[in-house]
Amino acid sequence: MSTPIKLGVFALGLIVVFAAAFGAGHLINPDTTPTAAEHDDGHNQASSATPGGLQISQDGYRLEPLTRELSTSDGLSLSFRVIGPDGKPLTAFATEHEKELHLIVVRRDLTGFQHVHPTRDASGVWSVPLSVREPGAYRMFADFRPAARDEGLILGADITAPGDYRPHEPGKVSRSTVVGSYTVSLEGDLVPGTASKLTLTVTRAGAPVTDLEPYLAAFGHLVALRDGDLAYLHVHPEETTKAGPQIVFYAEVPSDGTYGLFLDFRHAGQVQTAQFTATAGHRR
Ligand SMILES: [Cu+2]
Repeated sequence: MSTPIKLGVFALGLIVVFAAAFGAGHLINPDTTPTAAEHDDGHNQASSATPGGLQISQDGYRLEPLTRELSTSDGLSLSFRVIGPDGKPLTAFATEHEKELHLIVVRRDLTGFQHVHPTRDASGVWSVPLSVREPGAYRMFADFRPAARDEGLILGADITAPGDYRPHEPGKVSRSTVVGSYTVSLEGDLVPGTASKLTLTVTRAGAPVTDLEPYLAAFGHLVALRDGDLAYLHVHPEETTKAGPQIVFYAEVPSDGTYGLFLDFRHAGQVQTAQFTATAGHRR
C-alpha cells in the first residue's frame, strides 16, 4: 500500500479503515487498527463504504475500455484508457508495487483469473496481449493511483469473450489448494468488517518453501473477489512476512458471502496463482 494511506490508517483509525478499506493495496497493521469485532454481538459486521471494483467511474476518474471483446485466441491485445477529471486521458500515475497499473481479468464465475501489467503509451492508452481460456462474461479491474491522489482507485468494467459457455459452479470451500507442484494451505477466517488474519503456507512435495522470491515488492499479493458482484479487495502481506513458508495477510471483507481468494507468489523464477473459495461471516 502507499505510505499516505498507511499514515492515514494510523492517524484516523477506524473511520479511515472503513473508508479506505477497499483502496488499492490495502494493508492493515493489526497492532494499531481497531476492529469492528470488539463490539461483536453475534451479528455480522459490514462496512458501509462501497467496495472497490464495482464502478466504472469514481471521483471523476473513468475507465474506458477500447477493446469490446476478449478472445480465446492468442495474439490479441486488450486496450483501455483512464479518463481523468479534466476529461483527458490520464498519463500521470503513481508507481505502486513496481507498476503504474495492475490489471486483473476474471470471469464472472471466478474462474480464469489473470493479473497482468499493461504498458502505457504517451497518449494514455494501456495495452496488454491477453487471451482467455474460455468464452464468457468477464470483469476487468484497473488497480492504480493517479499521481494527484493519495488514495488508489479500482475501476471495473464488464467485457465479454464471445462463444458458447456454461458457468462453473463456485469452487468448494477448501483449506488447501494445489497449484503446479505447490500445495498452499489457508488458516484463518474472513470476518466481515474486521481485519481478518489469513495465514497461507506454501509447501512443495511436502516440504515447506522457505525461499519465496519477492514479486512486485512483496512476498505475496492476495486479491479477494466477492461471489455475485465481484467486489474487489487487494491486500499485501504483513511487513514482517519472511520468504515463506507462511505469508500472513490481514484482509477486511465488506460483508458475509462467498469469496474467491487469489494468491500470487513467486518461487524458482515463476509466478504462481493459488485459488481458494472461502466463506465470510461464520466464526468456526
Ligand atoms: Cu500487479
